[in-house]
Amino acid sequence: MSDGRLIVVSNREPYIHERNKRGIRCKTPVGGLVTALDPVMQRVRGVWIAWGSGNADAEMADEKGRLQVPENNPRYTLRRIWLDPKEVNEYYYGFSNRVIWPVCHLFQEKAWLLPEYWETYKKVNQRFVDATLEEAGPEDPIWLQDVHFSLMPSALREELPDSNIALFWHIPFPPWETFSCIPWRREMLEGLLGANLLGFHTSSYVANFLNTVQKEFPEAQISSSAIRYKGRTTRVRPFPIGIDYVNYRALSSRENIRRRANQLRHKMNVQQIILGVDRLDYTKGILNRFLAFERFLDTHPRYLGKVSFIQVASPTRSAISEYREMKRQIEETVGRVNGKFQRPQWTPVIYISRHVPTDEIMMLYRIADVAMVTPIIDGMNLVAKEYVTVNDNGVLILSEFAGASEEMESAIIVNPYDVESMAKALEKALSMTSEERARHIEPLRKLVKEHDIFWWLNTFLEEWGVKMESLEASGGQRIVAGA
Ligand code: GDG
Repeated sequence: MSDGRLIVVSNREPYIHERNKRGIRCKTPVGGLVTALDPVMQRVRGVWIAWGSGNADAEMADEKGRLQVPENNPRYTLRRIWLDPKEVNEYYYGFSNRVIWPVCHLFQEKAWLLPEYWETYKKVNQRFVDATLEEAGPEDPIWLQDVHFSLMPSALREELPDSNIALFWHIPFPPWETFSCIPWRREMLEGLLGANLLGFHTSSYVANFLNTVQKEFPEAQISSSAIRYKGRTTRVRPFPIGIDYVNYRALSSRENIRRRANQLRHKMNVQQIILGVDRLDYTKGILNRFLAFERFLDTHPRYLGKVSFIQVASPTRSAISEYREMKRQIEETVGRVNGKFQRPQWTPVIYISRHVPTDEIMMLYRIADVAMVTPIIDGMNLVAKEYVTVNDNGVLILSEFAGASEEMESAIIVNPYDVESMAKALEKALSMTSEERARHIEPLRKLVKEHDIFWWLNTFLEEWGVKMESLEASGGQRIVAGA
């Protein structure tokens, strides 16, 4: 239990200051992690430590890299860490995105196992440890976010032996045979075992982690939810992450969004719309989705001219060659599919490869009859949860390899490798009546409402044994949406 301040550590910062010709602008980055945690920090206050990646970040912070955020209604402290281009390249693009990311998503063949990536990853972990030690007192619970910081729990533990340290791993944890291609796997696991609590999205990632530790350290004592190793216990549990349901419902029902969504729908002049929203990542299954749409149009010509597929593919990690290559392949496929079917008055695939403002994402969720969330593999996938929150009469097609499918089992579940079955799922979804769709989406929305981001946070904190004074101030109430 703690009465201290919550310290959150993540790679990506929740607010980025960028200078352009018109001056300095503050923006929020795309990605599940920030989407999920900013509303939490706004309620509990505390300190968020992250890499200061914006070109005007230093100007907007004090000499320690600190500032209060959000700008228009300061609620918590952001402490920025400065990294030079070589560090960004080797720790972030290198070890996190070219080693841990592909390996944990079962794409070992895309992993670049370079020792210089590992060396810089270690160095940057230490930099974050030093900053955390400056911010955190012994009473303050420290919550590390994601794969960038696997070495931090043990390193912090050496300095703060009694601290309450937790880490949430936002992506899948693979089977031992896959994880073990990383030459530095034992150091990473030892690092993680410095935590009191490790969280994963699903029970199968927990099982993979426990099994991996057992294989690497046969002397460890392992139960279904805890590891006893070198005289310390680390609890390991699934915590499926949710979204800020109330906020999403409120934002998406605003009058101007409804009006603009209706106008857009009217202008599009098609009977039905299919939607995909993803970061442009090879794990998200975008290419196979287009192949499924192509197969669907080939086999169901009566839909020609009547259905359009809108895909938002927001740019991400474009400094990495695998991402550039995938972008090229996807664009080629979109061109081919459109070239094959397009008519002067109808575009089959509307492909948007830029960041789209959140208002417009809400509009797209509103107008889409079907959402295709078909990653090859995904830790959780928040888009699935956002769509069923916003749209009362839509159909969700969901990959069986998205963590979300463990809870959202009443969606139309598909194998993202199986193009033929995804084409069949499209036909099934598009031919459902309005009543069938309402019956389909209702239980999914109910689940997302019950297991929202605050449920996730409360469950995590409860399991962690952390009680924040700021949360208790309102008569010992748990945090709830809108509080
Ligand atoms: C990681 C794990 C896990 C996307 N494009 C735009 C945009 N987005 C928003 C979506 C959603 C978020 O980004 C993406 O979240 P996901 O969960 O789908 O995926 P990752 O970024 O890979 O997140 C994932 C998550 O962490 C949380 O633990 O679920 O499995 O990989 O909120 O709406 N938002 C806007 N414009 C875009 O163009 N405004």
